[in-house]
Amino acid sequence: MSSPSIHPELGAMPARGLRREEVRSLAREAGFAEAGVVGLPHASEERDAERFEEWIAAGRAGTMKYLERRSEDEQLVRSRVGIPFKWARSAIVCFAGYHSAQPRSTDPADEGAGWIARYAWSSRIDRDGVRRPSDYHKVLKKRLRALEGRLREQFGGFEARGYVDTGPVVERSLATAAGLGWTGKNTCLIHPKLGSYGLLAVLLTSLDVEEAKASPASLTVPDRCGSCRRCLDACPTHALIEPYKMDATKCISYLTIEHRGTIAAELMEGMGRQVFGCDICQDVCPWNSPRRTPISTDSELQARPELVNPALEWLAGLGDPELAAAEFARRFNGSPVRRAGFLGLRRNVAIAMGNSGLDKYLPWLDQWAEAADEGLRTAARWALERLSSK
Ligand code: B12
Ligand code: SF4
Ligand code: SF4
Repeated sequence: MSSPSIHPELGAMPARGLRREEVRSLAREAGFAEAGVVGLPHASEERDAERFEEWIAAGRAGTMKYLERRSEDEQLVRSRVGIPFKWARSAIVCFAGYHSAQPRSTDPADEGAGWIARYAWSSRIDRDGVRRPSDYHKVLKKRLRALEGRLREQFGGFEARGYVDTGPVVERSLATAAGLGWTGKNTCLIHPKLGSYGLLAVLLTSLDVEEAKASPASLTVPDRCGSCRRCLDACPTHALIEPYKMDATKCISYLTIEHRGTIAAELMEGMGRQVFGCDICQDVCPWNSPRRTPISTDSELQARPELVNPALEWLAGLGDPELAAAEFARRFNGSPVRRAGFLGLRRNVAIAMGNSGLDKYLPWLDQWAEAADEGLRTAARWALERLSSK
């Protein structure tokens, strides 16, 4: 075996680099469905950095200011992994599927049913046999730690940082570079066998990659969208402004989860019954068809039945406001839905009530139309007007 080389900052470096198949098998052992690895900086980094810069410059990030963070020399921190992580030589990107045998948001449903995004239905059964909400951020981070531990057994000391969603990296750019799939016209990462109902986790390391150095181009999965435009045609708020480009400020996922306060009146009708996130552009995608995409067997990302097509009254948690807030915490502690906040979810429910065409919601909307919270008040007043004009 050759002796380890010496790196000026990291000290003794392992004698060999990461191998794709080895990484994939360790990631699967840690609980992921798939994984890829790419050396950094990767071959498409310049192109993706430019796309990201353009996207930010066009104001597409809305109030998600964390995406716009700049380094001391004014570069967008997320545009290149080397900006925040000078030591990073490879990105391991892991995929965890959450496809379930439940209906889709685009299937016919009761007119009083809301829609929570499929990824947020997640749960696991605990030791006592009780179903508990689970949050992919925690679930996948734990798996990244397990993967890192296994790599340390083989490679000894190296620098590493694991991220699920919240790190300063564009995960889908790293995922395509690592050969996990292609970017669909709906901007989602589509795995050729697993579709796009999948979550990503990234482990950056200071380890080199062996095969990627030889032929990085061979990792690229070709774009298989072809002439299809189903996602663009189905998006009710026209957030997909052209193929592969999204204006997040119009995306229902952004409006219902990330955006606080008042929602613009012209977007509320298009929001339909989506109260947390949106699955429409994935639900219409042929790469997610039930025939083609396997149902996920991931035991920590199984659907909570009560979150599939939930009744709007159940979501509103009616009655005493203090009790309702406590009920929100009880249902959604440990679940991604918590991110919307009690008042945010209620604002979204008010909009869905307005879009339902059902008069039975009028008493609650009347009450919320006087709420102190401006986002809820505006939504309820809009909903009352919509119901009275039907
Ligand atoms: C901000 C954010 C959002 C925003 C903006 C989404 C967006 N399209 O940019 C909002 C709130 C709207 C959102 C929604 C959703 N999100 Co989100 N989000 C993020 C986050 C934190 C950053 C994304 C980002 O940097 N966007 C900026 C744009 C430029 O980057 P991007 O779209 O990711 O970049 C790729 C493409 O746009 C492409 N591209 C850009 N221009 C062009 C031009 C051409 C010609 C081509 C071919 C490609 C191309 O290049 C990039 C990489 O290849 C990531 C986590 C992370 N740290 O990366 C999760 C993440 C992207 N979200 C995720 C999920 C699950 C969702 C939702 C499905 C949730 C839901 N059901 O409501 C929706 C999907 C909506 C959609 N159609 O994309 C997953 C995606 C998994 C997947 N299979 O793709 C991620 C990776 C989180 C995770 N760890 O799993 N999200
Ligand atoms: S998630 Fe919904 S609103 Fe956002 S782009 Fe897809 S279909 Fe449009
Ligand atoms: S719906 Fe069609 S165009 Fe959109 S991502 Fe899927 S295959 Fe591509």
